[in-house]
Amino acid sequence: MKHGADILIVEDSASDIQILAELLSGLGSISFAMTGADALAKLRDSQFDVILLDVMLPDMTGFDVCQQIAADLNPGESSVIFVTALHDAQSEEHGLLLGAMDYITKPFSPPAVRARVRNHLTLSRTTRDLRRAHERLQQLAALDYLTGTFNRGHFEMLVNRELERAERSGLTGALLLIDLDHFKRINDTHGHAAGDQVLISVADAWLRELRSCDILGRVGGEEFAVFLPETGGTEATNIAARLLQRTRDLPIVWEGRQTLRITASIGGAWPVDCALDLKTLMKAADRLLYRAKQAGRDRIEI
Ligand code: GH3
Ligand code: MG
Ligand code: MG
Ligand code: MG
Ligand code: MG
Repeated sequence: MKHGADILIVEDSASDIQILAELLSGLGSISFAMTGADALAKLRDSQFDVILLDVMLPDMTGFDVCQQIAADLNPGESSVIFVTALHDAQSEEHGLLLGAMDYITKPFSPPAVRARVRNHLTLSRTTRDLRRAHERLQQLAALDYLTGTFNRGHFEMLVNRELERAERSGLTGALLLIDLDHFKRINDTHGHAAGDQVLISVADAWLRELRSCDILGRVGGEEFAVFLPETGGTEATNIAARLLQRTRDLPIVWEGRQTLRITASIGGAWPVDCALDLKTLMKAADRLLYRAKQAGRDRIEI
């Protein structure tokens, strides 16, 4: 991860570049571009926290560059500061309306420029940290902390979205409800931590077996559900059979010496006609899961 701030100076006057680079040294690592095209190429390759942008450039205007930056980058990703000899109010307004965070006219007061850049760097760093934290929180809020599969709420949200899409497209999907067999015995015999390890291992094995479009969620203590989009009955049955095989074959090493074994039972349901709501599907799958348990476990009922 990058730590220091990155500053891009876009300026066609070599002496101005030198003045700015000296002025801003110590605030971050400095790159420069002497044309608009060069600036855009550098922006495609690397991320900058602050871009000091001249307006009058040999190949295009700084306004064009700014417009391009605004179109390509997320808001707040880099702060553009115009540094230009154009001091009329209209140009200043134009630059700011294009999304620049500041507009400095030449000749400028060096200490003030340094202070402004420093403030923008702080803001840009804070924005980036907040965005990262937000993404991380969103991820955490969607996942089951133990197995890394979706938690119940997020699973339901995603499946409902799939069901709505299926309704529009006419393509259906299948729901599998998976419950571990005699899981309580694992806890009772080897302890709760061993039970947790079993949950982690099976979820991991299933995630490897499933396609990236499939949605796996932990919907109860040792109960999981998978929604298989655009999947018919035969294919869903095959997938369920593979999941059970995987579970059966999975060597779960516990405390480096014991190998725990587990099986699972599955109730499978797919929407017929317009029974396209998750509650109905879950209920149907749950009844079938119960039947699979009654019939001796380690099997699928559809
Ligand atoms: P069946 O084959 O009928 O499903 O039997 P089972 O033992 O799997 O089902 P039962 O509902 O009797 O027990 C489920 C157990 O799962 C009880 C509960 O303590 C345990 N459990 C639920 N959540 C967790 C968890 O996060 N970690 C661990 N280790 N155990 C859990
Ligand atoms: Mg110029
Ligand atoms: Mg169980
Ligand atoms: Mg259960
Ligand atoms: Mg149940």
